[in-house]
Amino acid sequence: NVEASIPEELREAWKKHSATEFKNKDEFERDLVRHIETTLARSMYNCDELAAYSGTALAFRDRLIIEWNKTQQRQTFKDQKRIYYLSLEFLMGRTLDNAMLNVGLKDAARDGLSDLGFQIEDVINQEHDAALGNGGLGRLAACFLDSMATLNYPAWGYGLRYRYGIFKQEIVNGYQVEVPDYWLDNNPWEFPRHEITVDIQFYGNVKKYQDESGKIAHSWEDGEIVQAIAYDVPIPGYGTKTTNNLRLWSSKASSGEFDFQKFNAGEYESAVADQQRAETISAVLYPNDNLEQGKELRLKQQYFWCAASLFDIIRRFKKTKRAWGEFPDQVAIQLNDTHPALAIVELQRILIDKEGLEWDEAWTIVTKTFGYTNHTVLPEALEKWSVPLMQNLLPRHLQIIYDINMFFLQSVEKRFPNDRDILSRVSIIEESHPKMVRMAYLAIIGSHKVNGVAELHSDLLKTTLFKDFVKIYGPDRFTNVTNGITPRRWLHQANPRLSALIAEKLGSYDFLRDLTLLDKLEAFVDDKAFREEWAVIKRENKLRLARHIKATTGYDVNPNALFDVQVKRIHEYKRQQLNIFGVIHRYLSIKAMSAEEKKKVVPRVSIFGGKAAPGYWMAKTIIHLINKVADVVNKDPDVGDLLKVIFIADYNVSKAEIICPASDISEHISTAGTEGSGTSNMKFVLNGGLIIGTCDGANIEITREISEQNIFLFGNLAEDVEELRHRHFYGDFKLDPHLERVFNAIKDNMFGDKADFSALTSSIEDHGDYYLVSDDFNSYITTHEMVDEAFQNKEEWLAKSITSVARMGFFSMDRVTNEYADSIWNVEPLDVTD
Ligand code: T68
Repeated sequence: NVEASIPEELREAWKKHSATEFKNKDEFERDLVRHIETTLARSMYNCDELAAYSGTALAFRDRLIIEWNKTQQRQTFKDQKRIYYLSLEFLMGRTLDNAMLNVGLKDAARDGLSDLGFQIEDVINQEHDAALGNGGLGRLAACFLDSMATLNYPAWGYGLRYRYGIFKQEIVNGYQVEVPDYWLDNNPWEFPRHEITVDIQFYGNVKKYQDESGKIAHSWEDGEIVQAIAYDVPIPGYGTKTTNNLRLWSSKASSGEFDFQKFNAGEYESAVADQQRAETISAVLYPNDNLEQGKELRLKQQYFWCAASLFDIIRRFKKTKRAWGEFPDQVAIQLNDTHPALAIVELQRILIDKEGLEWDEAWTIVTKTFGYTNHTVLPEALEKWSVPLMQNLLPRHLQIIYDINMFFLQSVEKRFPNDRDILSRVSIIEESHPKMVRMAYLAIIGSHKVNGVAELHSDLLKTTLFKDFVKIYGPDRFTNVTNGITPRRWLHQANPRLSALIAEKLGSYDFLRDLTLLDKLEAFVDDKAFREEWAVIKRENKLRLARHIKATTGYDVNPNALFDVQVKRIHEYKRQQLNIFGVIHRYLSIKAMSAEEKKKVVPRVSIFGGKAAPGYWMAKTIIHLINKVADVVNKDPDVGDLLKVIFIADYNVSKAEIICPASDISEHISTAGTEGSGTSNMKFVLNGGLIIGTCDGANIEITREISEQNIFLFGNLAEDVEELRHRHFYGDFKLDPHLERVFNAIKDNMFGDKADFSALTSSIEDHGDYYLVSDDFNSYITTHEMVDEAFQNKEEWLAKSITSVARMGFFSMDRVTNEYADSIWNVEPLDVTD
């Protein structure tokens, strides 16, 4: 009993003065003013919106931290198995609005701020996004945190505290320009834990020796030490006391004294250089999505973070004084892609080199502990590290990888004695020059479950990429958990009016904790008044986006037009080029119309947003083309309101919260078989937008749930892609005639110098059209004609919109979290009723 260890009179004094949470508007105002006056040293005379934001954030942070402390105590007391979610990316977005809603005191804050002369929306808009991620993978991690806290799972996230998140995107003369995102100044949501540090080793060499019992042992010596410092971010659940922790590691030179000695010895510069080199490790997020570059600093980041996190997890486990064999009963570690796959090797190293366990005993513990989530089948995204690089940076780890591989290959050889080829196919080491470590294979071999993120994707993993491993381990090692999204942020926070309307119809906000309750909405599909309210909300959301577009681009867009949105990272496989070619096709068609014909055109606004990786030339070319088309189309008097093209710069989480509720149709049009799941498709449908998409990723399950009547599908199927590519390769390729017309316009310099876009057109015409843009073009534009047609029937469209929302319950992140908990982690939620 921890309480009994404190003498009663002390306990009384502590309890008497223990921090209390504000519970209403007055108490909020008290805390807010106190923070503004004392923490921020401002007053009513010089409190601007930024200070009001900081004060509000600090007041809510106090609340979170009180609950965070209690949650940690409760979790330590109850001593259940915990989940550790290892992700190099957490794309959190803003925190204040989410915290207010999860804690349930947004109305108190609104009124309190208003009493003091502030509008809550303006205050919320002061916050800088926490953008420690690239796209879907990072956002999925953030949705996990929200859901695990909401469902009362004892769970920690572990990541890196990058000084620079994903770059900010500016558009200059139609080109993407990257600006650093320094986001840490005045971030009220993190708590530095200077007392929680871990020394992390790099380089050096391995010594073999005999231990006392005469056994051969290894020690990793010399090398360089960098210090990891913990920063904690509280993660409140929605409508529950649980406040979990996200721990982010920051790097620092190892010891002040060492620097001090150098400094005294007159080596000031080199002391500073050491420090800077150490701090570089957590300095910047790599800005590639679905691409691996094999840079040494990235490998350093990965090991630094894995080693610090494991040290921390083990430290916590050791406090329970349990035997090592119980480790997997206390600890479930989920690997978000292969980025943390070194954690497998690090745990094995600690168990055999430091804790003296036998190899087999250690390996059993390791494989029971880890689960691995794969997010992509794209070959260029699969991580491989060069053996010489790893040899230099992590010599002991490389040895262990070779041992893991040897034992694994021996077992494979025993089972398949007549299949010599299988050994080289499944070896962790690729026999290339230089040799490479295949991280996905390491992750499969070192964990007990591997999952894909949507049905088609998980099937493709089993039948293509990981086929041999299915043969070796059997099909049960591989599973599917289709992605989801948190309805708290992506419905309630992003679309408060729609959320309120749904709550009014269903009688409560319970659907935010059990999204399947949305199915009750179907009863109201034919309710005229309800439909009307639904339409009004969509219109207001479109007006909100139109204001944003006006303020950021200067363009006026007609809110009655069909808003057609594609926002996501720019990537050839996601096919923004297909979309912009479709827009050009529409533009050419309008230009060729008579005045009479134009009257029948359904006005459209084509909205794009997304960042290109700084080194991804083709993606940057696509952005350039979109902006050039916008310049021409938006100024053309022949077109007027019938077509507008908008590129929203610097697409991020907080912009997504404005954009998703405002779409009529959104585009999820990847080449079939290439998109792991997609999650923005879910966000758009949950907000009453319809989608046009290929049979890819989670589009397929969305169709299954909402029915084919409510989605616009087009294009070739995944099963036909290989064959088509093969044919193209052997010269069997004919450019679609509509696409040819589009290319001709580009080549006539209609959108500026054709040379600027020749790489793009020729990747299709001359280089095999790997992403099947031409093959899908006709089906794409015909499907868009069906979209126009459907949009004109307002009542039908509304019925589709409402029905789809009603059927989206499956895509709640809470369903996802429970599936992982049951089928991968074997973890129970914690009882928080006492
Ligand atoms: C995405 N992956 C998938 N990767 O593309 C998407 N990659 O289909 C899926 O819905 C989502 O993951 C969630 O499962 C990514 O976002 C990356 O961002 C990434 C980052 C670094 C290296 C490789």
